[in-house]
Amino acid sequence: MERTLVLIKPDAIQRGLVGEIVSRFEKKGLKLVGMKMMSLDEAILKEHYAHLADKPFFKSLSGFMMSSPAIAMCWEGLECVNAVRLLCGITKARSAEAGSIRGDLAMSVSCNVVHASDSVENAAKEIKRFFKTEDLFDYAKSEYEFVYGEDERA
Ligand code: DAT
Ligand code: MG
Repeated sequence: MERTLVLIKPDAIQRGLVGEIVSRFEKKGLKLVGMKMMSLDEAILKEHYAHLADKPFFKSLSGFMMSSPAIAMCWEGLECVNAVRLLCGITKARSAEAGSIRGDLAMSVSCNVVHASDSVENAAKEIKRFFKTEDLFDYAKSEYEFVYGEDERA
C-alpha cells in the first residue's frame, strides 16, 4: 500500500478545522500511520517548497507556514497519493471542486488548509522529511475487509 504526507496548515488549526480534516481522510477508508504537531522552520520550508523558491510569494508562504504550528500526518492506502490529492482539491481553494477539503473549507490560494504530496516519489521524500521511521506505525486495520475487495488487499 502507498503512503502519502499531509500537512494541516496553520490556517486550519486557527480556524478549528483539524477534526473536520482528519475525519475526511478517516471516512475515505485511509489508515493513519503517523501524526505530529510541529512548528515548521525556514530550513524545512526551503526544502519542502524548493520548487517555489524563486516565486515572489515564497517569503509570505514561508511566513504563513511558520505563523503557528502545523500538523503532519502520514496516511496509507491503495494508490492513496492520488486519492488524497483528489480529496484535497486544487491549490486555488475558491475554485476547488465542492466536496473536496479545499473546495468546502477554504477561499484562498495561500491559506488553503492542507498540503498533500503530489507524486509517489515526492511522498516518499516528504514522509522522510517530517517523520522518523519510529514515528510511523504498522498495524492491522480491521475495517480493511470492507474498505477493499480481496484482490485489492493482497
Ligand atoms: P499544492 O499545495 O496544491 O500542491 P503548489 O505545490 O503549487 O500547490 O504550491 C504550494 C503552496 O504554495 C500552495 O498550497 C499555496 C502556495 N502557493 C502556490 N501558488 C501560489 C500563488 N500564486 N500565490 C500565493 N501562494 C501560492
Ligand atoms: Mg505541491
